[in-house]
Amino acid sequence: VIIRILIIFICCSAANADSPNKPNIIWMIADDIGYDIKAFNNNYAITPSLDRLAREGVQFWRFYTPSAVCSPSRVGFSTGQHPAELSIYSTLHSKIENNITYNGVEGIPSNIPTIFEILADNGYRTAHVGKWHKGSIQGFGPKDKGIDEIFSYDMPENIDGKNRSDELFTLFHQGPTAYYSQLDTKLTDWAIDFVDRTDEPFFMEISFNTPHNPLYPTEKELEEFTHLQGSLAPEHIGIEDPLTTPGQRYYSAVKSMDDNIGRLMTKLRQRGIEENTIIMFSGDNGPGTQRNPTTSFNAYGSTGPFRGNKGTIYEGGIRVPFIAKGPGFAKNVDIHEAISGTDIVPSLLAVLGINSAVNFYGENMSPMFYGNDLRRTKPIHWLTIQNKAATENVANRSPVLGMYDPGKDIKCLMQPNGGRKEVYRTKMTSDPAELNNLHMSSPDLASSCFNDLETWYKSLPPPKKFRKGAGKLYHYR
Ligand SMILES: [Ca+2]
Repeated sequence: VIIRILIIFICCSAANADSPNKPNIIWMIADDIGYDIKAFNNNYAITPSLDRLAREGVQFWRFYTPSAVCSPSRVGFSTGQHPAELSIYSTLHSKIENNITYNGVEGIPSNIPTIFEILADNGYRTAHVGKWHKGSIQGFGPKDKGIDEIFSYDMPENIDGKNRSDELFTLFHQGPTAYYSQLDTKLTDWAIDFVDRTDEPFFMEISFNTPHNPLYPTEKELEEFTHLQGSLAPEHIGIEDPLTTPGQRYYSAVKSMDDNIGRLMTKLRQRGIEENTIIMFSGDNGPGTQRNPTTSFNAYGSTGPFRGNKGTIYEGGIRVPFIAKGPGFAKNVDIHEAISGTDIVPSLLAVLGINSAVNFYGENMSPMFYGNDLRRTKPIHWLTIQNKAATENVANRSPVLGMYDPGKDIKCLMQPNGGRKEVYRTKMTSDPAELNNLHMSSPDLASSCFNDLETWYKSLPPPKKFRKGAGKLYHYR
């Protein structure tokens, strides 16, 4: 009788937010964050909530974003597909009012299922909070991609000039002093309310603005980082804000995001659903370069031991923190093998036991969530058309094509015309800074890597529009 009651209980709670069969999922994405978390050995950072997440879950030291910039990475996260194979190479900036189109592609094609749509079909309530950036015209916004509840400011409905009275849009456009000091807090307030009132299993994507420029933490948040005044880039002291330095701003903003994550975790605990919730955190690309300090304060992200930055496909542009915690997941485990952002969808579906007929670019790496540090079987490709952020430091300017070859555990990079061949072992214990180009000493080592990369590149749909001079070593504007 007891067993039967138990079975009935399990059966009948299946549709609730505390169902063991359908764990809730929260997928948090920071914007342009590098190794800016204390758990990732950054001693400027104060990030107790993320550190705790890492201790209670799995910490990935070789997580690769699908692209070196925002939109394509996020498309890869949401679809498990390679963005370049969908003709998405760069930021999606289309605005109907300006009649600007990008590459003829406006977002995720309608025949490509998103994780939102797949989970909605499997009994999940879906939500998107914050920056969307996966298509900004009608047909490509969050409402068109299987999302039940949306709290965002860059959805087509806003960009088209309608509904501009909503609170978030007003805040976003209020000016820099409001921007980001309050925006992530508003996003988190909404997320907390969503968790509070949702009884079904849910999948919520939260896309923070931090630490993308410009950063305007509150006076109170800055106070905790007075020790960083003047300690970073002293040439910036006194510009625009006589009280603070960009380093102080940067790590205050990161701490502010961490506080918001902490508030959300507290709500999960209060509702008694933390243990039945998969929580993931990552970034969409590496930190930007140091920019004009009068207009931008995003320049203090750390790439840790890696060369490159946002927009380049050296490790600094594509290798960022990833943490995953969930029911049955390993705790306090470090994963060192490579995993791609395109692996998240197929891995998540495997964890949930959802069979999908979709042919993903990404690979099911779910054993990693249970502590198995396994090698990927499929290669990972990158393509960067290179934006301004990637062009400012010649030493960081990567070739535009790259591939990780798991068989040889090497990364090869080259130009589309076959020029600039570079080969590195980017394991943390080998050459994470990509300083030792093995192609010089062993020209045959990566011949299959280069062949595969060339084949992949040729298979991509046109048009492929690179920034003028992309991947070339001379300085250009
Ligand atoms: Ca970004």
